[in-house]
Amino acid sequence: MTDTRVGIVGAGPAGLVLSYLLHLQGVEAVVLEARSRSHIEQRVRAGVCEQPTVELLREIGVGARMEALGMPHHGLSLRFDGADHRIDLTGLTGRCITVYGQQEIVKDLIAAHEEKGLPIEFGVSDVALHDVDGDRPRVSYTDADGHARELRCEAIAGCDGFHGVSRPSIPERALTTFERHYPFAWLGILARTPPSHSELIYTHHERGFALHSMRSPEITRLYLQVDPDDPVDDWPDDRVWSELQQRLATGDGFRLREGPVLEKSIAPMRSFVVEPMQYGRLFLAGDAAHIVPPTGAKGMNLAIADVRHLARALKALLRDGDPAPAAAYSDTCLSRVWRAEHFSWYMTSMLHTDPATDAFGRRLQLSQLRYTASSRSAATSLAENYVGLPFEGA
Ligand code: FAS
Ligand code: PHB
Repeated sequence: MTDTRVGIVGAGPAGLVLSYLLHLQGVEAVVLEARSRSHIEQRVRAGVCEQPTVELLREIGVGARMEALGMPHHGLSLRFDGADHRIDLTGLTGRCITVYGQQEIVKDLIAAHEEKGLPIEFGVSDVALHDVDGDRPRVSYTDADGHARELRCEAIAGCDGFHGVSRPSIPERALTTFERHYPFAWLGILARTPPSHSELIYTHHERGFALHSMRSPEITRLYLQVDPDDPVDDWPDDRVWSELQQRLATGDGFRLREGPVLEKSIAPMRSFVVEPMQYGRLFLAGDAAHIVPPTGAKGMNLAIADVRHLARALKALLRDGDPAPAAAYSDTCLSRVWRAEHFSWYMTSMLHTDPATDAFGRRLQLSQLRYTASSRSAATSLAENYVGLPFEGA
């Protein structure tokens, strides 16, 4: 039996940022992670960091490598009708995004934990939560060596993603779920070839959506809208490139650079929110509580926004004896969560080609795209949501 103040399940962006913020606020915590260190440091996920996320990582002292390797982007392109329509993010908002892979942020945070001697247990299994509705909840688990262990805490943070054990540990009657499924998925590839454009390109095409993104001056990240039932084996590299070339083609001879495919995966598209995001002394954060389709590049940024609130709430509860911020944790997070849910749904609906949409619906979609590309106020609305609205509660 180990005693700690906060037991954190999951070492994704939510769990690691929370653990580090709690450390900076003098609240002891232990992170339990099912996968190995090398697995989570190589797992390709998010690529876009909002400005508030970048500022927070810089503020807590884990931003050095991001400063060196991250790529600030001051605009993005909406590509439709075979032409580019640039959204001037910085011109419209004074702010920008930074392209820096999620796995790099995870690497930086794990290195910072190691440097400070902060506990992360990798390779655990059989994680189960107990007495979460009391003030001494426990986490039982099997450690990487096969020994049965238990953490006795004062609070548990469920940062274990959509498929974790934390959310299912809350009685269903105590939760309300809001869900939307989309009739398409994203096939993503990582390719060893320089990006074909200096900024992200979100493409609407009758054959389906496509996204040109990147990870570095040598590595391109690309996504294709595919049928959700497609097995990845149905998409050999040459078919992927041929489809990308067709969808990203423009009238001005744009050519997508091709190269060896390093990683290929298909991710389902869904919107999901559970309310409330807490039960007793169990607090959910990130994908454990909400999922957004990646079209708005919000998932990782929302996870980090959640734990910024949670760290403050737990410090107030456990160090200052003030239960109010913890009691308001869920409501505090949900306003930003629903804003991001709406923005991600809006981007997904505007840019993807839904097989069920009729001719009238396609005209509406094109009108939305043309309006967003030509109206300063519509472009500003997209830009301010994309770069990240300021964190609530300074
Ligand atoms: P995570 O899923 O990252 O981490 C949860 C951790 O918990 C994992 O390490 C898991 O191994 C561990 N875990 C699970 N069950 C456990 C158990 N029982 N015991 C112990 N540990 C357990 N978001 C963006 O902001 N920008 C993007 O560009 C973007 N692109 C994306 C592209 C794709 C293809 C996908 C799938 C997602 C994308 N996202 C993007 C969203 C994504 O980044 C998530 O929102 C983000 O990983 C959420 O972070 P966490 O909540 O920490 O969950
Ligand atoms: C990515 O680079 O992985 C990426 C970028 C923008 C998105 C989603 C994913 O909207």
